[in-house]
Amino acid sequence: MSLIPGLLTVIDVQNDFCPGGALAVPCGDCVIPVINDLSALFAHTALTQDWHPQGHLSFVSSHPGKNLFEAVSLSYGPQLLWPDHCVQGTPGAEFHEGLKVQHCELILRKGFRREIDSYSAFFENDRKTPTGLAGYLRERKIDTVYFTGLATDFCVLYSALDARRLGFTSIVIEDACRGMDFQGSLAAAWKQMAEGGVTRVRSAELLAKAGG
Ligand code: VGL
Ligand code: ZN
Repeated sequence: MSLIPGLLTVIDVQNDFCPGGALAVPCGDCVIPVINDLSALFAHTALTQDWHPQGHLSFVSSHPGKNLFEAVSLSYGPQLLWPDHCVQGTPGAEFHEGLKVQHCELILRKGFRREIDSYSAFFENDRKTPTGLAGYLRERKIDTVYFTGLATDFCVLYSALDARRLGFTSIVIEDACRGMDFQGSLAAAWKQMAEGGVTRVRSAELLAKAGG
């Protein structure tokens, strides 16, 4: 069995995005067995971790009088307001205990600056400040990135589109992701990804290819 070249990237499979967490994605933990199985097939694997300081400006609690899921205007443009989540050093920010990603080579933390959110694994929400992931991939000569994790319509979406824009081959494994789906945001995300040149596959296709 030959390993699939490329980086399997597991986006934000943390307690706060799983059932019972502060910003739970419906069936968020359903991705875990799929990701665990997939990880064995890949040459390289990485995790991202949403990692906010207390008082982060994406938290509704930092904007008295504003409502949850409302957009406010920050220095870099509109920002949706979330419940406090993935606060550095809290149990909610930890990876789900069921996540067993084999031979993980990199844990990339994002959203650690109080003033800027970061949905994408490549750029913060000002769309300019790099996280370093593009440089990491280029230096290691990895040109294909596979995405899994949470949430399809936020962090997976932004990451997959940025990967493509930066010139990487960008592939989303659809049954290894789950979305929040606010007002049609999940269907809109798949449409944007298709238009942006992101490929969509199912885990079974990869498992069959690797096994056969
Ligand atoms: C995410 C909203 C806020 C995500 C992170 O991982 O999709 N969404 N922070
Ligand atoms: Zn966040």
